[in-house]
Amino acid sequence: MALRALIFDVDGTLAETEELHRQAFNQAFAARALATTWPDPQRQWNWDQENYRKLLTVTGGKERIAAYLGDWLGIAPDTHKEQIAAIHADKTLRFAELLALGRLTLRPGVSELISQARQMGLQLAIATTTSRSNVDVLARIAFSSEADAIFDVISCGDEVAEKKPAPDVYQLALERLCMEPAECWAFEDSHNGLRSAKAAGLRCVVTPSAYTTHEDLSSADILVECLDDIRLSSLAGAP
Ligand code: XBP
Ligand code: MG
Repeated sequence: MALRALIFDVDGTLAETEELHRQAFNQAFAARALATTWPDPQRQWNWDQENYRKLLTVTGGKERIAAYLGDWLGIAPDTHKEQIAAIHADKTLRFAELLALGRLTLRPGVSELISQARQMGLQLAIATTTSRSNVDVLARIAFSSEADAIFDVISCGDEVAEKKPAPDVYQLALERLCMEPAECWAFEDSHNGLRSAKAAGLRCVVTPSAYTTHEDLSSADILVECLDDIRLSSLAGAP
């Protein structure tokens, strides 16, 4: 089938956002003095880079906080759903503020790939675990444009039942594109994202990001250090 669309993950693929997510989580934790509410003697509710790498195996911010409570601190997360939602809402605001400082740029090759895709008449989509507001802020900062002006379809984690590695968010993007998986390629940076794309029946280009270089990405159809290395003509001709 002819290539008709590219579907992009956001965090780690379009830009190295994950470090800002980490900082935003820590700011939200500190603001609520969580070390007093839920004692965490070792880490004082401060996720360092090494632990954040481990925590990233849980996709979604609310799910990550819940997993930290349950698996790391032994506190049942189900009885704290409201607090988790409130901390996460605060984290989302702080992430937007950090993005607004304007130091974040697109990863190398992203802008060129998107222009090339447009010239070839391809549709562009997003399939991300993060929420729509984060996509909108990132687009304004990194593309200097509204997300809707760049992407024909935007599917986010808060619109589906199961986040990555489940296929839901890619299936939603395909539904909105009205396309078959064989007409598209996915672009990912992580093991969970790759699993999600493959479970939706898509072929996937993977470009490891700062937080995913150690992950098993061996089931990628194409593995590249950087999206600069991708030629769309080769994807269009791929079986
Ligand atoms: C990215 C994520 C996200 C961000 C935080 O996964 O797991 O959870 O870390 O996002 P992917 P929210 O790149 O595979 O989509 O806090 O907004 O949920
Ligand atoms: Mg990602």
